[in-house]
Amino acid sequence: MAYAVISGTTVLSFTSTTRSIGAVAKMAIDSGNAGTYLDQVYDKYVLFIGFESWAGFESSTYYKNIVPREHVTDVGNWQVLEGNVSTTNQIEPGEQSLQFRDYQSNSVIGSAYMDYSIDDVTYVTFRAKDTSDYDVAVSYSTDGGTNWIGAEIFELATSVATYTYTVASGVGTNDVQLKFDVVQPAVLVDKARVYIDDIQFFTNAK
Ligand SMILES: [Ca+2]
Repeated sequence: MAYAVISGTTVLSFTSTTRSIGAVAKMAIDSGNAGTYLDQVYDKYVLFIGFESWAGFESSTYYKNIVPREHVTDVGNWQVLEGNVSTTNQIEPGEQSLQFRDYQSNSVIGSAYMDYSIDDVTYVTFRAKDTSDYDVAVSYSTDGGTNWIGAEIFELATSVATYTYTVASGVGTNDVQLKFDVVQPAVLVDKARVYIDDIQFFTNAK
């Protein structure tokens, strides 16, 4: 049995050999019981990434990373280019989101990828919004980030919506890393933003 005890956004205690703290925290929130939660009902979850400070993501107001900014978390690291984890205009008030900014003063285009892999992934959902008609492409790798495959472009809106990215049908795919790439419109806008949050990895594997 695994459980997380949460007060606000502070994790007071946590035990699990099979789930990330983010996944268990998400279960607690979804269940409406943000106190103690058993880990065994929501087996469809593989991983939840909310980019919150208590999970190890450090917020910043500096977005102009021309080399990837590394975010070190207990689950694994994320690399973020031309963006950062931020509290500015975040998707959920009072929390943190991943934010890209498209500075026209350099040639770098925003991207972020998980620098670790997880197993049994069938599909991924995430919440996102943009400014200035920018979009995001999602792809995945099963070879440690050497090749990114299955790219799909999601047309974002200025209001937050949830999007679904399919990795595999049937049984889940192993060794999956996920990557987001900013997709620029025909007419570029300096400091245009793309926001990503609440990435959930699902599985059909038993
Ligand atoms: Ca968040």
